[in-house]
Parts: sequence; structure tokens; C-alpha cells
Amino acid sequence: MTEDTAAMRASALRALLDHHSHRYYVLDDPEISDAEYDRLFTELVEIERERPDLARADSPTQRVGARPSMAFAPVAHGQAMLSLGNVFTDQELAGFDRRVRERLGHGDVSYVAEPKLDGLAVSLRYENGVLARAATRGDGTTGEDVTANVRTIRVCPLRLRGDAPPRILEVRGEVYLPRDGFLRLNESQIAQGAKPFANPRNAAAGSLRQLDPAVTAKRPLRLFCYAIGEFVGATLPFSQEALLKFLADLGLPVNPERRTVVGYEACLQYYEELGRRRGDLPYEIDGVVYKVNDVAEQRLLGELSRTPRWAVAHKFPAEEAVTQVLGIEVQVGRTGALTPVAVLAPVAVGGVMVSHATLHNPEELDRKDVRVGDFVGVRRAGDVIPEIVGVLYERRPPEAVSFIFPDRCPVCGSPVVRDEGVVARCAGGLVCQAQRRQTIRHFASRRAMDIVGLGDKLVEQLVLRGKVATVADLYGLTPGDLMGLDRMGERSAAKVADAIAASRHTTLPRFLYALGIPEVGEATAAALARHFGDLEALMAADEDRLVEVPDVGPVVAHAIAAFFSEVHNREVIAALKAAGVSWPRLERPAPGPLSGKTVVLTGTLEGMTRDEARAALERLGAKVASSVSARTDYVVAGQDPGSKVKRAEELGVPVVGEDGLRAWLGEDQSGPA
Ligand code: JCF
Repeated sequence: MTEDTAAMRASALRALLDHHSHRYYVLDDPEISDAEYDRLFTELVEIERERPDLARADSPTQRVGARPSMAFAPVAHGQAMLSLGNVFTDQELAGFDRRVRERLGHGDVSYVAEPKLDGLAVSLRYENGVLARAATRGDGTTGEDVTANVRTIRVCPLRLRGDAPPRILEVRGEVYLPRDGFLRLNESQIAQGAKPFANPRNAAAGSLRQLDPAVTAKRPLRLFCYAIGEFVGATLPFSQEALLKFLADLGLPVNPERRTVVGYEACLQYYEELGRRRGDLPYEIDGVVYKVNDVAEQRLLGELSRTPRWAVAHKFPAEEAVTQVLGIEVQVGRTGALTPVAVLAPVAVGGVMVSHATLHNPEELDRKDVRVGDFVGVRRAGDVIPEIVGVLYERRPPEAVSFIFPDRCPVCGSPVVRDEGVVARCAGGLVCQAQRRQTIRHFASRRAMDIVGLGDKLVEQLVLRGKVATVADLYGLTPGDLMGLDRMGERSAAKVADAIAASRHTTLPRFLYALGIPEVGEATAAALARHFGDLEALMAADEDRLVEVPDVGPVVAHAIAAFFSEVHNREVIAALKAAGVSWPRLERPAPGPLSGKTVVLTGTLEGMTRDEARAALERLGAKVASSVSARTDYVVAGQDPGSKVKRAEELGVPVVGEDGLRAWLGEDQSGPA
């Protein structure tokens, strides 16, 4: 490449890369693939390496500069950075609007409303369109030089778009971390053994004030611009609306949620609308900013010691507060789920006193590492139960103690089992007081023991009056016990008593389902009954035996074993049998041709569905498994069988086709006519 073509190519590449990076980061609307972008980028890097004289500070290759020099040196802002006055209520906002109207002497005022982001205010100084200096707000007059770090923010243009950039432009904006970036950052902080950040604002500030810009470059920081400072060499837009458009046209990121509204009512409507959508925005906000739209009117209104009279921040009620954890308790829900709950030093959050916050489950407790004595951020959004956002680790007192999650239910003392590792559940379903009502209602329900007339209201009264503690107590109830309860006359009492008595004659699948074993629904109950034939065999089965039942995996097997190993549950079952609850013995299927064989199905069968094939195999005594192993006896392969056949061949497991299956079934190979 000749010198001139290299220079021209480098300049063309810079323009291209700027264009595509603007499409990608600012407009969220890329035109080329990431790979294509990388190719262009690499080409520019190579040219600049060969020809250092062509390297330029505003080149897209120069986001992470070599030197973190000048970091945090003081920077005087060309024009003071304003801060905003706050209003917290509709009345205060009405007062702001009234003062504006009085000073301007006219009716409804046009405002530009936009979300107020919870980030870090910065000022970017562009000289002849090139980013020359970036500074934090500091005290409004002097900030800190964070140029090297701001350059790494992908949405921040290093060069403004357009042919005639202003000679000097100071742009003011908010640097922030989107919610997902914040979560990812905290995950990686934890993975590296570093402290997670308490909130996105701290994370953004910490990321921007890094001595090494390479660290900042890895943080997914973003930026929205909303105002200007010193401005030389172009015409000032006449309104805030036009200013934001002007900034957007220069390639600067401007919040797309902005809206021009007229009058106080419309401001309030925007505020309420945004408040409802607050949780859906990809970043955290703490209110709405309203600015008088007309720049001439802004001038008329003027400033009051660094806060403009023409703008105001309308804050959402604080939904987060910091307080201390006094203790951690475990609550047992109606379904037996154990929830850790932090007992807090009472604190006002969003206008409500909060003294408890949920930690959801033991895993969350571990992950957040909340200890008794810790200072924590508490959040409450709408009507939901307050939750702990995070621990202020730097304020952790030395005497803070970890909480050891109990392995016994605090209500009934039964063992605690984890389902899928997240939810902890009490295994004492038949005896736990916390679960009593739910257990009895389930036991009586139509698809379980089908006790007609034993509804919610009745169960509640029986439990509250101490007439029924376990499901076995139902069979000791007399019509006299029922009479006199709410809406229980002689006739209805007799009817319920009859229904209870009649429910003694049931089936094993219904009975197993009625016990309310965690993880055991109707289908699993039926499979257990079919597999074991009687209750004693099931109760004697260990987890290894249980996983042999079709569709019972290790989690379900564990829950079943834990349920039956709980002595109180066994006592209730014995009491039920003693009360006369019984079922006809299931006929064990006669040993079939595939008894004790494990078969795996793969591919598409022509004459039957997968479920039909499975059922047919099970009738022949086979156990149908889902993956091929050395213990597999046969693989039945239909059309397009895939990797299972390959695996079978590797292991020397015989593979049969659909014909083979039909032969086992005793069918003519051409299938039923
Ligand atoms: O989003 C913000 N935090 C934010 C802060 C938005 C604005 O329009 C602002 C601001 C601070 C000062 N405007 C000014 C004048």
C-alpha cells in the first residue's frame, strides 16, 4: 500500500467503524455482523501498527489507551454542572409548575420529561468533534479527569458525527450500568472472590473510577446525554426537545423514553406511567426529570445557586433502605416449603415500616451470604414482600454470624429435604402443624380420597378447634363432632360422616396420591402402585429401588424415601390402616417375556406413538429407560434413530427394529389390519 492509500484506507475504516458502532451501540440496530465489524477493526489495527504516524486519538482502536495517565486529575468545567432540585409529592410538583407559570406569566407550560437514571453525572468535552476530556461532576465546578475510562464506554462516541461539529461542546450525561450488566458484574465479582456491589450506581461509580482503563473496558457501562455546558461555534437549539435531537444527530446516546408534555397534569401522567413500567426498564431509575422546553423561557427563569428554576427531579418513593439484620428465622409455609426470613431493625421503605424481609430459600441465603448483624439493603416494590437486595460487606461487624439452615422442620421436627437444590421442604407432611389444613384438604380432595362435603371451611374449623390434627383423626369423627360447626346441621353432619366412612374403601394409587408426598402427583402415585403392588413394599424401598420406577428420578426418589422414613408419617399411615382404610390388592402382572429387561426407545415408529410403544413394552414386563448404558438389554429403533443406536452398537447392545417390537407383542409383522 502506498503511503497515501494507507492514509485514505485508515480514514475510511475509521468512518466505517464509527458508523457501525453507532448503529450497534447507540441505535441498537446493527447493519453488519459482529464478525464483519471485527474484520474491519483488525484491518485498521494492522494499518496503524505499520504506520504509527497514522494513529489518531479518536480512532476506534484507541478506546483503551496505553496510559492511565492524568487519571483523576482535577478538571475545571467550562460551565458549571447543574444539579436538580427534588420534589417528592404531587403537591410539590404542582408548586413547581405554579412558580414556573407565575414567573413566565402564561398558562400551560411545555416540558420535556425523561427518566432520571441512577448513575453518575459526567461532562464530555468535544473539541472540533473529537472527545478531548471527560470529567465527573465533582462539586459542579471542578470534577475529576476520567477521560481514559470514559473512552472505553462503547456508546460514547470518540468523534461526533456530521461534517460541521461545534468547535467546543461540553455534553452532560449520566453514566450507568444496565440491570443485566450489573448482575453479570456481580456474578463475576463473586466468582473472583471480590465483593459484589450493593447497587448499580455504586457499580457504575466504582467502574468509572478505575486506575486501569482496561478494567473499566470490561464493565458494560452505558451513557445517556441530557444537557450541554460550554458551547462554541454552532447555533444553540431553541428548545430542550431540539437540543436532544441535536445531540442524537451528533451520534450521542439520548434516552428514547423522553417525551414532550404540556402542563402539570401531563407531567403527572408521564410520571405515573413510567412508575408502572419502572421494573421493566433495562436500567434503574429513581424518578422523572421535567425541564421547561423553551430555552428562552429557561433563561428567564434562571438558576438558584446551581439548581435551575426551569427543571426539577420528581422522585419515586424510596423503595430501598439500609438496615441491620437482628436475626434470621425460618417460616414453614402451607405446602411445607421452608423460607428463611430476616428480622430487621425496623426501617421505612417506600413509606411503610419494614421489620422482616424474605430471603426466599436457603440457596439465596448462601449466595447473598447474609449474616446476623449485617447491614443490608432492603427493597419493597409495590405490594410484594420486602426482600434483601444485598449486604453492605464493608460495614459487616466482626461479630456477625452466619446462619446455619436447619435440617429439621422448626414446626414439627421432621427432616428437611431439598427439591432440585433450591426449595427446602418439610418431609413431615402428615404431621406438620404448618401444613395441617393443606394436607387434610388435599387428602379429602376428589381425586384423592374423595370425601364429598369436607370443604375448606369445614377443614379450617376442625383444625382450629383441635378436632383433627392428622388425616387419621378424620376417621374418628362422629356426626356429633361435626354438628354445630358453621353451617353444619344434623343432615349435613351425617352426610359428611358417611362420606368419610365410605372413603375407607379406596385404591392404592388414590391412597398414595392422598398422602401428599412431595413430588408425587397422580401419575407418579399410579406408577408406584403398579411397580410395587402393595404399600409395604413401597415403604421398604430405598432410593435405588425407587428410581427403577418409570419416571421416578433421584429427586423424586429422595422425597419419597424421606417421607416414609419419617416416623410420624409412618404412625399416621398405621393409624389410617387401623381405622379401616383399605384397598384391593393389585394383581401383580404375570411375568412377561421382557420381565426384568431394560429397553430404550429411539427414532420414530410408524404404527404407534412413543407413549403407546412404551406402554406396550411395560405390559410385557420391560423397564423403559431413556438413555443407553451397559445395563440396557435392547434398543428399539424406528426411523431416523440418531445417536442412541450408535451408542448401542459401541456397547454391544442388540438393536431391534419396529418389526422386532411387533414380534414381541405377538403381532403379525404387517401390523393389525
Ligand atoms: O438522569 C439523570 N440522573 C439526570 C440528571 C437527567 C437530567 O436531565 C439532568 C440531570 C442533572 C442535571 N439534568 C440536569 C440539568
